[in-house]
Amino acid sequence: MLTVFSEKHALRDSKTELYGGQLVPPFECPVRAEHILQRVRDVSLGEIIAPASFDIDRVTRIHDPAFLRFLETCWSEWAASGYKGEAIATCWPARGMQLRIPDHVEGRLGYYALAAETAISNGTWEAARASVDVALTAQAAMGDGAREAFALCRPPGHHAAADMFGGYCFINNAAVAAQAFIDQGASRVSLLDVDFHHGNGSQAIFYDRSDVQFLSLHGDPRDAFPHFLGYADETGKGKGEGFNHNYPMGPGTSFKTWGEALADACGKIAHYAPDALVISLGVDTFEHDPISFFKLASDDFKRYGATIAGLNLPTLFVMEGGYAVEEIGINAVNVLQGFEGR
Ligand code: OKP
Ligand code: ZN
Repeated sequence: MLTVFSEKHALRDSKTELYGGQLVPPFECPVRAEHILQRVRDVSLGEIIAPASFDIDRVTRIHDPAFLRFLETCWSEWAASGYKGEAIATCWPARGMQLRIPDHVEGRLGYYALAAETAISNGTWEAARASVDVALTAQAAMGDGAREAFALCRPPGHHAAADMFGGYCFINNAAVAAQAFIDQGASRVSLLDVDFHHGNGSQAIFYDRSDVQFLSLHGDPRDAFPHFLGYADETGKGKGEGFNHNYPMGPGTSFKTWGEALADACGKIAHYAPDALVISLGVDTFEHDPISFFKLASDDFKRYGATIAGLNLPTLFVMEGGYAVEEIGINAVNVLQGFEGR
């Protein structure tokens, strides 16, 4: 399987994450991508290529141009305003307030942020831009005939909505890739999100559409980030009614339970009969993940890779989360090897 990887991921290297009331070194850190790349090499998964540069038009198919300009200019404006730390949102357009975009960078941070853990720092925009190029390059390889590809994206993307960043995400790589399949003639695309966290951004982006089916297996939002989306009764709206499927699961969920949800989701994908399948591949479902509560073992990732292969669809894997950094390479590549029947 082809892997696409950009060295520029390392430009996303913020020093602070607001976690448990403290500023800690971010869980979403550069070594994550290096370990996955090393594992891809160690098992000889296949060719590894650098991304091409795609026009911003590909990204504005999904994201609001003003939001992208905000991401691009936020750090320099923040630094110019004299703040000493990284750019972290501290106020929001909460219930009963105005949804107007302020002028001051602090106000715009609150307008565009969906959570406060994610600090914007120097290089964040460049890394996010490279990450979506990775996804689009892998998608293009499939347009050129590849049956499957691995976009080793970093930073991740599935929490990013049309005009919101947060949950370590800035540009929704998987959504931009799914849209590229549609723009190149696909009638239907399925986006299956197996990251531990609900893919609120992806869901919101495609919620009123029938041409992209969204399915997510995740920690129940009553107990897990992003807390305010991801319930089972969210089924789509308008034309999108019936094309959104959430599988929230509680603390301690085993591979048996998780695998049953995956089998159900695969049944829905098979029935939908898409032209392409995009997987938001987070491996924070791992039993030793430091911020999650599912109980998948490393071998389970191989098993479910094989289940996904059983759909027999052109499949694009887009890297999302996973914070047990020592095992992240084994777990992520196990999915890909399981998919390949290895
Ligand atoms: C990004 B991705 C846990 C707080 C979690 C943010 C998690 C973002 C996950 N107590 N904060 O989906 O892996
Ligand atoms: Zn996650």
